[in-house]
Amino acid sequence: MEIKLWRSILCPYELAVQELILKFTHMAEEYRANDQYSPIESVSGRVKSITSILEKMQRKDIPMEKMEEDVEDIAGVRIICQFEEDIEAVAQIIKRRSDMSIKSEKDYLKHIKESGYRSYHLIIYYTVETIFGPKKLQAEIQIRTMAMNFWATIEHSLQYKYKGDMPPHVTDRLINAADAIISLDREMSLVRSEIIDAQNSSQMQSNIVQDILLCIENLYKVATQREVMKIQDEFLRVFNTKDLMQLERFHRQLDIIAEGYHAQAVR
Ligand code: 0O2
Repeated sequence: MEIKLWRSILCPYELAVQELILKFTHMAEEYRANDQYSPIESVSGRVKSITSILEKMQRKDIPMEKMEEDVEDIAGVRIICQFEEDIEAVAQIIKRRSDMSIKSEKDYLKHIKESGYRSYHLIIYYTVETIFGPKKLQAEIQIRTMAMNFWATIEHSLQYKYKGDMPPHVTDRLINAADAIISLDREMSLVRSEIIDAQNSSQMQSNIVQDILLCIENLYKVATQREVMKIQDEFLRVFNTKDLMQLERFHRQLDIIAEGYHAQAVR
């Protein structure tokens, strides 16, 4: 196939990957903006390289005309979670969405691969709008924890290095490392609620501080410099106490003060 043709085939997949990354990243931001814990930590994606597509077609004996149907991971998105429990939460979120439908799923958490690989895979149908009209295509979504991702990344590089001929001592080490990753994920799950509480408080504090600073900035337009300086000094005092409740109280009081100035300004 000509390179030009390949480019035109892969173009909608590029769009799908970009859209999916944007949607999942935005979902994480939405949780944080609403002071909620996000089960999504980070998102990445890629369109499979032509070499990789060809290798897979050769390995699985896929004819050219069946490439888009049988190579299900031309578009690939990876969602990284902090905790193993988040993986199921993310899978459920995806299943409820109206812009993606599930073709199949593979649970390598329950059925760990012989290599030690653990991850949750979904093959979805997703429609993109191209200049030729809508195109329904497939994408693979891999959902895993940071620890699982660490292991898979290293193992993938070693697979590449040894090209399917990994020495037994390396395989053994990887199996041991995979066991250690299982223990690590379990240990982290045990302190999950404490970590989530800490992260929520920190996110909440950051949102409140952002609101307060915006409010003070707006006050410069309607109040005297002396008054704003006084408010700013009080904010710094409250901020230094590191007490979230005091910060929330200050935020509410500042809202009332800002409303007062606003009412005066429109009179
Ligand atoms: P790349 O470079 O990530 O695109 P298979 O027949 O097992 O090769 P299949 O049937 O398409 O693949 O599905 P599967 O098993 O769900 O694997 C799809 C992808 O999962 C792989 O894509 C890898 O990204 C990842 N994966 C699966 N098994 C392993 C593993 O043992 N180790 C690591 N590190 N990753 C794995 P590709 O096409 O192999 O590669």
